[in-house]
Amino acid sequence: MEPNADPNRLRLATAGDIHCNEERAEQVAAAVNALPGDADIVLLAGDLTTHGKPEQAKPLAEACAALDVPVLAVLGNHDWHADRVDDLAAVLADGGITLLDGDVARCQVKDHDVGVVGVKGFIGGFSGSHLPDFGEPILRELYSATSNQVEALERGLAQIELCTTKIVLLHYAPTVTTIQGENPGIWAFLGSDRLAAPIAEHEPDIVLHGHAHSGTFAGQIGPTPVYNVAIPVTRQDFWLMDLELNAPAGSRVH
Ligand SMILES: [Mn+2]
Repeated sequence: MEPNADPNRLRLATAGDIHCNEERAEQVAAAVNALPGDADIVLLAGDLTTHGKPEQAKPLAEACAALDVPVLAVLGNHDWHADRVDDLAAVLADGGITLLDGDVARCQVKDHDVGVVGVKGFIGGFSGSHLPDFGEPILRELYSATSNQVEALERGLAQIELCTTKIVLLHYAPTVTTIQGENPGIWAFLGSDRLAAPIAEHEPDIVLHGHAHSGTFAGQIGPTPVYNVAIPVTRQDFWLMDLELNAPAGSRVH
């Protein structure tokens, strides 16, 4: 297929919660192979595997190796389950997948300076159900782990402040607007609106996350559009969306 020729349109191919493993190997490879040729960048919103075993990521990595566009990813909780993140990261790197863990990636796409901040995020809840920074050390550690994610997001957004296009890639949800449909009893485990503060301050063009399989596709933080691109929500292998790079901020996503 022809590459995307429109100089002012950035086509994103996004997917969260691919949950690749031995059984899904062929399906995942076929989905990557079927990506249209006009996608400019691939963004993977965590839970790339079912249990975080490095071999489970191989079919995804091998398929992505054939792509000639940037493939950026964050990990999710499933990717941590086997506690072999370094080995998993090595497999992803072999496939040319750039793993972001509080890092920033900058890509030049059609003369536009595109900045992507990738942070896994973490749990902690939303207004009315926040886990407090109080009590047993293990609870305070958990609070602190979310603080680290919020700080990494803040740092990353500051780093890409001057980019013409700014994208945030998370696994956990930063807003309740995209977890509507989930049982409120588990909201605190789906993300935290503490992650929303740096987003509200910096107003990136788009925020993507996954994790909330029964959530809602489109939400927002102030003027910033937020999308829950978990495959069970989009019901597609990859969700394609366009960023109109010359449109006014706040109205760039189509
Ligand atoms: Mn998850």
